[in-house]
Amino acid sequence: MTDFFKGIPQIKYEGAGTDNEFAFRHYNPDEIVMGKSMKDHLRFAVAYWHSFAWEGGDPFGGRTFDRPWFGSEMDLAKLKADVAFEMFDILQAPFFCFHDADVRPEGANFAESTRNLEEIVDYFAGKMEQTGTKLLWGTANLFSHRRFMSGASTNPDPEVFAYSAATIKTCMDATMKLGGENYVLWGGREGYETLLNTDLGRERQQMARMLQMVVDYKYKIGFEGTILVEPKPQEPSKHQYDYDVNTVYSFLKEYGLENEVKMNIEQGHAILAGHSFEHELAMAREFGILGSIDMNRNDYQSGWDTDQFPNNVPEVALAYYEILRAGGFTTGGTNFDSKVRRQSLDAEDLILGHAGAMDVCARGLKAAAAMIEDGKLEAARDARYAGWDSDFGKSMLTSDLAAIEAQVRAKDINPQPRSGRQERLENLINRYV
Ligand code: XLS
Ligand code: NI
Ligand code: NI
Repeated sequence: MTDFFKGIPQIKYEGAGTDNEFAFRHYNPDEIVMGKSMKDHLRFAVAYWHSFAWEGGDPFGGRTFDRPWFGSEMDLAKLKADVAFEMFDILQAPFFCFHDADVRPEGANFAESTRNLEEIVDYFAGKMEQTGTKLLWGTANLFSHRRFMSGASTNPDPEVFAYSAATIKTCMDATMKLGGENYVLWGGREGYETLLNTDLGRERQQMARMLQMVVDYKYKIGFEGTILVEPKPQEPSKHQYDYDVNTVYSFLKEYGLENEVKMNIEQGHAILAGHSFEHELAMAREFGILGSIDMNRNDYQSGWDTDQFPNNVPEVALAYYEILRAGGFTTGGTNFDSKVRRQSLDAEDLILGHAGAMDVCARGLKAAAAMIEDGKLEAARDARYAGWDSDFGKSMLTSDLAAIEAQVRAKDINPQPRSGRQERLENLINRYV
């Protein structure tokens, strides 16, 4: 045991009436919702980078946190792992997620970085065995080091492509070894700063080639998890190719990968793309590529990916509504890609940030389940489209323009507008949240 979280108890469900800050009010892991425990619905994961690697910097100032594991020695990486696994236990979080760069010191060269990663992966394996914590997904950080400043797979220099491919391989190996349920690709530098120096055509082909190699390697090593792409429109690059769910789906279709790759959808990224979270989830549900979510929230005024913990129940309810409509998670889950604010210095802040967010998600899930079970929203939606189930409606999708014109004339069709009933539906949603 480290003493980082000294005095902080394991967070347990005590119900909405409790006065204890260090308790769940709504997240009751074993409570059954629509035939499944909340734990199995939500599949919470802690993001290693935000809680243990991020130092509290912003564009105007550096480190505000003072963690005993900051530094680049292997011993400190192990101390960081000790603290991380203590936090997973305090939170009863069943999963975690990590990038290579979050968990191991950067070596002098590729071989040394990989040796460091392998040593930590072995250390993780022991801890996972002891605690039962599982890996939701692993990924490669191909955006922080300066070598990636002009892209990873989309770099104008093929040596960076090679370094990136080799790094992805080692991270897929690590994910496989730890029984990870998914492997994520987020392309923060896969885009451009200026079109003036960018060959869009080449870069997109390079990116497709990398993704194809990832899929091929998955089969080669027998990785049974899901390959996930995480869309984001911009930040850190001015423009990123994986702009949003629809853009990524078109890209997958273009290269014949739409049945191999699913989506990891993040609330803050949806907002940056000018969408709502539920829009992105609904799109992915329609395409059959909803894989997993990165749960957080953006500051709606700042225009940055601020990665705050979620605290808006109605918004979260609509997100889980789409997830439940898609049949719920299979290999995916709810990863808190969220960080405490840079003034939130204390160990307690890390715990309470997550615990509160888990409660918000639990409330959202329960509201979404009630909406589904009640069926009123879907009944209203079905009623709105009922005309399409009639013989006439069906014939519209099989006729041609001339035949339709003849029908419109023969029946003197003269459509009358009907209310979309938005306010009534918004009132309906407010009954559940
Ligand atoms: C950054 C992304 C990143 C991915 C993993 O905005 O959300 O954290 O989830 O590389
Ligand atoms: Ni993310
Ligand atoms: Ni993000």
